Amino acid sequence: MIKLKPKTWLAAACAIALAACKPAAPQDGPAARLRAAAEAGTPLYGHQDDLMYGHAWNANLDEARDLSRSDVKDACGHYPAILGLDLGGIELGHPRNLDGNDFALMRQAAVEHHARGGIVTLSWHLRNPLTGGDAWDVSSDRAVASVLPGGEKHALFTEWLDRLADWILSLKDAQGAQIPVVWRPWHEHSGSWFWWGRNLCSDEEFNALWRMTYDHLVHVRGIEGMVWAISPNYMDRDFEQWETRYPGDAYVDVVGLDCYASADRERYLRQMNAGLSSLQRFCEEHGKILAVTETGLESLPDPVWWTGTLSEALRGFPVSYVLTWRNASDRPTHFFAPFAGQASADDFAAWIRQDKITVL
Ligand code: BMA
Repeated sequence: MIKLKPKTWLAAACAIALAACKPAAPQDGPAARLRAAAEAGTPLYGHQDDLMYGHAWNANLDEARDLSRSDVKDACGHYPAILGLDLGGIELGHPRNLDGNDFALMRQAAVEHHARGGIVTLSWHLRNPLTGGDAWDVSSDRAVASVLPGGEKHALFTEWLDRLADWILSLKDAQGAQIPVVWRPWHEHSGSWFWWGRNLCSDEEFNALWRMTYDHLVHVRGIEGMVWAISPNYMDRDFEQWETRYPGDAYVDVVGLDCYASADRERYLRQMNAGLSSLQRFCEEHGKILAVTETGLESLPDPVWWTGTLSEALRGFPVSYVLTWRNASDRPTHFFAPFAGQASADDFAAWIRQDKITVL
């Protein structure tokens, strides 16, 4: 029998307790694939709402509801490896999300993307449960407190979580197995533009919100295979403060950076370098997977942004995936991925090849 020192006993007991809390991840699930991509230096490319609509088309409005289109595929010949979808609106039982995506069509897109070998990531721009406003309604600093146990909106919020869980549980493959997703709630919590942001709640409240979400979805509703991603937005001042709002290693798998580019290339490179250096260290210390959970240059006016800027920003970092935001079909300048004929399309295709970016 091996004799363990008290400290080792404590560590072993903690490991057992954590293992009981967090279901074991399957070897071929998204977490294992992301880890492998980070180690191999072959990050997966992701695009928000890729199959749902693009710069000049929208499957939601199309009679045929054709999900085979993709701006990314038009630009480089491949679908993105990661499909980002947002569940904002599901909490109210709306048939469409905040950007006009039909939830039934989103389900179909997620199922088809998974069948093709892709990974689905879900975010949630949910309404403000206290004020009735949208996710950006920061008029009250009591919204998070109100949904915690004992708060006046706790029962309402539990219903919201149940509607969300129902949709996620409806993602089944052809064999009827649950499709595992990368779930990225409470994003950009280092900033103060969402009702769960930095100035809108305390560290304790934020961490309690995350753990409550985890317990409800994983333990009460039994959603299997969820990979939990936390994604602070890069902040020029005291970025590392985000770490006080980290619910604990048992509740998180991926630590990703949200950081957008602008015309100021040097500023973006500086921010990405500072943000990724800091998150890389955090991931190494906590055994987590590094990602760029949101980035992009709106309207892509720089024809060589991919090989000339993004490539440099990511160089040397063990990033598992990088996701660019949506190509709105109803706002001509609101796009973050190229489409056929867009100024940076050829450079995007070159970046995919050159930097061994994983696409489908
Ligand atoms: C933002 C913009 C909004 C959109 C939101 C959620 O960054 O793209 O138009 O409603 O994301 O997708």
